[in-house]
Amino acid sequence: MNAQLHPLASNTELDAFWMPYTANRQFKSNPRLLARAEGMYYWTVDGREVMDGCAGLWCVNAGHGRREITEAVTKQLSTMDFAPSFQMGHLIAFELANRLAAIAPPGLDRVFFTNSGSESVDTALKMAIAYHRAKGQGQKTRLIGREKGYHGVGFGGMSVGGIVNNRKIFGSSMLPGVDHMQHTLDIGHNAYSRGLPQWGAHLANELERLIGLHDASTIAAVIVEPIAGSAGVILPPAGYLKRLREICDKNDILLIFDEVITGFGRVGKPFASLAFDVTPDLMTSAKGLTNGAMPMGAVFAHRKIYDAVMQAPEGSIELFHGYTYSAHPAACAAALATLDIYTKEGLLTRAASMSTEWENAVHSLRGLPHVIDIRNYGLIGAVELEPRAGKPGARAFEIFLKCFERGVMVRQTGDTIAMSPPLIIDAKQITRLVETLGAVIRETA
Ligand code: PXG
Repeated sequence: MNAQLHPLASNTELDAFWMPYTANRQFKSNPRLLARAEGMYYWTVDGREVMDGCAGLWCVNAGHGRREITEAVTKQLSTMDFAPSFQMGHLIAFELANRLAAIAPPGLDRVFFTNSGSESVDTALKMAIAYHRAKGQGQKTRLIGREKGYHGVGFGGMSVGGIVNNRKIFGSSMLPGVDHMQHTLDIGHNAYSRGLPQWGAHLANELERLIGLHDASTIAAVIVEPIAGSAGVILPPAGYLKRLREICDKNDILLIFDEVITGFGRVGKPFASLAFDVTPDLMTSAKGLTNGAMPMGAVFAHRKIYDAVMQAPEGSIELFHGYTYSAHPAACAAALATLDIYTKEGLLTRAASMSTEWENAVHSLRGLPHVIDIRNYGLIGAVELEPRAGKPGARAFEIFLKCFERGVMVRQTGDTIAMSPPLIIDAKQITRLVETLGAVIRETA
C-alpha cells in the first residue's frame, strides 16, 4: 500500500515538521507529498493526479488555484501588507463584514474576525459569557457541548468538544463548568437514511435534563455543529435543531452553531442555519470563507449580543479579545474575492442542485463488504465501515491510503470515510470519486 514516492521525498528531511493530526512516523516512512493544485485536482511531487474529494480539508469550496483570489491577495500585499485592527481600521475589513452580514442568517449581522475555526469557537464562547455578564447575569458561565462534537483545539473548543482522543490526555486541564449532551448518531435506528434521519428529534430533550441538573441560571450557551464533520459526518435528526432552539429560548441560553465546515455552501445554502431554518445567536465560520487560500475565520453575532456588550462605559474597550491578525488585509482580500466567485458561479447554492446525484452515487456503495451505514447531506457524504476486531480505524485508514494511490483523496476518521468535494464537482467526477472508493472497499478485507 505504498503511495508512490518521488525520489525527492527520500532526499527531503522530514523530521523537523511535527505534523498536525498525522501519524507522523507512518507518514515519514512513506510520505504523500502534494505539490500543485488546480480545479478539482492535486498533483503529487512525482506528478500524479489526485482528485480532491475533500476540498482540501473542507475548505476549498470553489476549487483550487482560483486566479481571482491570488490576484486580490497579491494586490493587497503590495498595497498594504499589514494593518492593526486594534484601535485602528482598514476599509476592506469593514467591506468584508458588510458583505458577510448580507448573507448571514437573519439578525447575525455583527462580524468578528479570527484566523481559524478554533479561534472562532473560543471567540464565540467568550462572547456568550460576556453577553450574559453585560446583562447583569455574570453567573451564567456554564457551556454545554455534545459528545462527538468537534470545535477545534483551543482549550475552550476542546472542552466543549466530545471526541475522546482529543480530550483524554489533557484530562484535568479542561475548562471547568462544561457539560455535554449525547450525540445523535444512531445506526440502529437510522442506517442508510438519505439526508436527515427521521428518528431522534427527542434527543434534543437531553438539554432539558442538563438544565434540570445545573439550572438555566448557570448556563451561558449550547454549542453544536449543525452537521458534525470530524466525528464522521453526523446529521441532525429532522426537528432536532428546532427543538434545541426552543429549549434555549425558554431558558435564556444562547445557541451557537459551529459552521466551520457547513458554512459557505457545503449544504446547498450559504449556511446550514438557513438550510435547516433554525437561527442561532452566534455562528462560527472559517475554511470556505477564503476558499482555504488564506487562514481566516469569522464569528457572526446576533445584533442583540453586540448591543448588550456595547453597553460598556463610553470610550472603554467593550470586549477584551482579539488577535494580531484579526481582519488581516490579505485574508480580507482573499475572502472578498472568494465571495465574488461564490456569487458569480452560484456556488453557495450549487450543492442543493447536485445533492440528489451525489446522494444516489454515495448510496450506491450500500451492500459492499463491511459497509454498515451511509450518510449524506448537501455535498457531504460518509461511508461507515465495520471496524476490524481489535483494530479500530485500521480498515478505513487502509482504504484511505489505497484511494490515494488510485488517484482520489478522501478523509478517514475512525472507521468512517468522509467526502466533501469542492462545490464545482461535476457528474463525471462524482462517478469517478465514488467508483474508485467502491472498488477499493470491494478489495479490502
Ligand atoms: N469547528 C469545526 C466544526 C470544525 O470542523 C474547527 C472548528 C477547527 O477549525 P481550525 O481551522 O482551527 O482547524 C473545525 C475543523 C475533517 C477535518 O476531516 C475537520 C476539521 C479540520 C481538519 C479536518 O473532518 N475541522
